[in-house]
Amino acid sequence: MWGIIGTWAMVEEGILLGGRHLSENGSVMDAIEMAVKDVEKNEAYTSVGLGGLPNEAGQVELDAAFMDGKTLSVGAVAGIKDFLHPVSIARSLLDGVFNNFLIGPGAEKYAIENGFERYPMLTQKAKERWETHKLEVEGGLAPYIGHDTVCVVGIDSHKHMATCTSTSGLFYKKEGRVGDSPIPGSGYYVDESIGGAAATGLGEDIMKGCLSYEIVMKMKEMSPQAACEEAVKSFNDKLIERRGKAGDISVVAMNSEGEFGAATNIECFPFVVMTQTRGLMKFEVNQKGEIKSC
Ligand code: SD4
Repeated sequence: MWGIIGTWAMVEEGILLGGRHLSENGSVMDAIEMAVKDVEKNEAYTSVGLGGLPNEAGQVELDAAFMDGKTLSVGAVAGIKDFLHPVSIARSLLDGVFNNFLIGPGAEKYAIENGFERYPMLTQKAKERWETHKLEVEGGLAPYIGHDTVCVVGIDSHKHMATCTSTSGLFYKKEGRVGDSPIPGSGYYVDESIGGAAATGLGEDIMKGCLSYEIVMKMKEMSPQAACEEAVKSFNDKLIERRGKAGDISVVAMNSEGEFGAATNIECFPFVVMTQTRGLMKFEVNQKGEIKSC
């Protein structure tokens, strides 16, 4: 029973590619990478890869991660500039005993030494958006608008599970700022004996609850849908109680049976799933846990 789930509507084409690969007995590692690469290379998606959201200094700094649910290996990069597919660099870091998570210039040096080519990631449109927004921020608008990380979790017909993420992080973030997306346990986690989960939203808040790990542990006892809802609701309530507010949090999960779930604390969180038995499905979930197909 294979399956693949991803965050936001922009992942639809990628999920279709990954799902087709799984349907042909392909590996989950390739399927999820394929899905995320499809989003990374698409300039129309302004929060991941090419055309991604620039930081305060007008540079596109990218974070990405990959986790293998069989070996529990993690590969990740953060604050990397000018590579088209950060997710592939993250995947290539899975196997070492050391040096699995590289940042900034060190990550870029590693990427070049390992055959990844430089690619200019600041598009003209992103530059123009940054220039307009800079003026708005100077005029008093809150700086950190816009965020949509692509996260994918999957299982193949050999019951192998994996997950990966890729993002340009928050628009207008400080240089060097890293969110939850490359951090294991926070932005993603997978243990194929249980399942996998991944998160999108305000990294600073998602990290406070190690939400992806929390959801995977909950899936030992309950369905992916119940695990996502419980984790998001209880953590959202805790943040409000302790800090007076909670940032945006949206999550997806899939268990070792290929069952899936999603939850959010925002009005509408779109996600896309494809499974062996049900084909391609597009959904939206709201903060009440109501899911509708679209
Ligand atoms: C971050 N979690 O850098 C990412 C941003 C994001 O949907 O997910 N946006 O904090």
